[in-house]
Amino acid sequence: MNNFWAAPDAAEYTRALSGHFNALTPENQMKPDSLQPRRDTFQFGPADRFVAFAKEHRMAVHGHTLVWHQQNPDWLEGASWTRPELISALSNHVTTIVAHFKEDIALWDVVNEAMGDNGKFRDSFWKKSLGDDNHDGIPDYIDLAFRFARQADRDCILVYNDYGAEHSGAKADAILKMTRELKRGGTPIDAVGFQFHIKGLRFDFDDFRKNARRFTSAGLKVFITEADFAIPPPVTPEKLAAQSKLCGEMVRAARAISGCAGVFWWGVTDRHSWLNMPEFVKGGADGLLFDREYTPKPCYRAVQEALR
Ligand code: 9MR
Repeated sequence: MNNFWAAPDAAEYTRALSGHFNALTPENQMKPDSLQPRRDTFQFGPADRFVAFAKEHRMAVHGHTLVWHQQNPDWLEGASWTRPELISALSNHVTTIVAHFKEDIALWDVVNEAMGDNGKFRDSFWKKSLGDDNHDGIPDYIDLAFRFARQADRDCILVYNDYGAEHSGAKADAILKMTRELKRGGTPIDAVGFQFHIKGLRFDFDDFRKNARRFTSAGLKVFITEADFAIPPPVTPEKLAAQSKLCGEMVRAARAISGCAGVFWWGVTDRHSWLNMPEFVKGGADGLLFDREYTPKPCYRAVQEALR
């Protein structure tokens, strides 16, 4: 959720977040348009507040996200750039932010959602603007972003994060190929994040385990970075039970994969979730561990059991 401390239900939200989780991800406040709304003018206030909250409650912070095709400020996408100027703007964005949070952020999503579902790189502003000058088949901005992030923080875990790559298929294959090649070329990439926005209350965890182990075998850590399991309306006890089974299985799968270093949810309560946004709600909602009244759902207990 965005600045939860200012919400009418701040007290309940705070209690649930600090009482049941040991890590948090700011949902929007570390995205490019939030942190650098004007060129060379960084705005750290709201993001710093998340970090302060996390410190106060001894929670780790997952930074999300340095480079993406969405939520970019107009000064970036609206301007025309020479290649050196744009590389310098990328460097400035990444190094300023990573350095600012150096003591406090354990892992950063350095590049988010660069791959299309068909296994071809998304034709984003970054890909179009910086191309693939070294002809390694990977848009140059990806390697550059990781190198700049590492320059600013030697210890942070640097993540490539995407959705729809949890299961095997063209997208997962292409991301695996990319990460292997990046590593081979010396790009400082440490991990892959599987978002886990799962619709339809079905998921094949055997396939996920096999898929994720291909990444750990390639020397990468893996994370589950944005989990939610949308329920197609109406919510019924049967569907809550099906959701609960999936959540438990996900946590068990994560624990069974050596090299899986963490699980993050994309929110706390079904009251505040991106799944409620009108453009997404048709795929279902109510994907989180606490319901709209902050009551722990059956899936909460399933996760608790899977963690024993
Ligand atoms: O939850 C985020 C929502 O509030 C924003 O409006 C949206 C903008 O595209 O981004 C949502 O978060 C996304 C995340 O940054 C990347 N993975 C998919 C998430 C859900 O759309």
